[in-house]
Amino acid sequence: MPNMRTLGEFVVEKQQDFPHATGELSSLFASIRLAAKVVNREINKAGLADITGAVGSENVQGEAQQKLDLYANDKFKAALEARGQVCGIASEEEDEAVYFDRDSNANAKYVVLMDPLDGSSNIDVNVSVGTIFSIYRRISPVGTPPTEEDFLQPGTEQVAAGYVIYGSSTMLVYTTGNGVHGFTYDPSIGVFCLSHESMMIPKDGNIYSVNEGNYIKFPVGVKKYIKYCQENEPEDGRPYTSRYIGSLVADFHRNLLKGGLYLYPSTASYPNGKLRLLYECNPMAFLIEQAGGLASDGNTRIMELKPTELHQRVPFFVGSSNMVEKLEQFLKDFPEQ
Ligand code: P6P
Repeated sequence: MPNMRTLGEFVVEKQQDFPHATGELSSLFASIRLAAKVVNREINKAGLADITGAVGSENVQGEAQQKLDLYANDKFKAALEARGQVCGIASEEEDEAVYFDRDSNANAKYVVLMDPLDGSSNIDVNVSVGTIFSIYRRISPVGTPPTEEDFLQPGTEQVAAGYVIYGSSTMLVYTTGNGVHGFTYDPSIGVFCLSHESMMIPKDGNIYSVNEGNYIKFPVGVKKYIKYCQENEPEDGRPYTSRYIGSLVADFHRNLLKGGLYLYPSTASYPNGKLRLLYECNPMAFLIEQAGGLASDGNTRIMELKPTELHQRVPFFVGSSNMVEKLEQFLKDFPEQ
């Protein structure tokens, strides 16, 4: 295959961008790559195997856990522990941070935060879902047990972030701070192949993604922005269009390619917003900024927020820079009373 560059080769090649890299991050990526292939296989046969549906338990968020949620969580956790580069993980599916065995991971330098299967309620209706991950260098000394401080770092400290989208094709998209690169999985050879090098989001777009069913409780500025989109056209003359899949990774990925804005404001059910700062908003914010976009809670750059607890939620606006700035201006012009 002409110019076939695999994810593994690309990560090693780009590792040269880090003068002190010693291959640990490349090895860590190999474990994410492996787990993604395993989860992809299960998702692709979900309709056939007895693996869809809820297990009857709830996660710390009080959300019904899907069988594949727990499957994905277990596979990523096991793959990350096995390689010895990670001293612990935090996950949407784990109430507390999970500290790995110190003996086998004694020299581990990294922690990983993840949403192992975002949008999983869509699996039963065959809609794209995704895995989101965020990687930090630990703060606590190597060789000691990790501490919660290792997991509560601001997004600006991320070493790498990315997502896997299990859709019409499966892709892994990541950044280490040197651009955003996308790899498409070829199941016939079991390899992620470079398909989208140096992805950039258009500064403007005509797509806005929001659950308008929550409209009545949106902040005034968000309501004004939505009305603005419905009554105006962007500079390029194409009317705005509303596209909401209900799966962050899918909405984000489409907007990254075409331009657009994803909004999850505070709502009646989620007064602080629904999305989790640590393992949904921060990784997506790192990616979008590396692709030339913006990510904000409406007032502050997402990656500058200082986390206070593992599962904290924040309002989330992410996408084309001109659209995020427009939304922020409406929030300033129409402050909550
Ligand atoms: P709602 C999935 O549960 C998720 O976290 C995101 O993937 C998605 O964008 C959002 O919640 C959907 O939430 O309230 O619109 O169904």
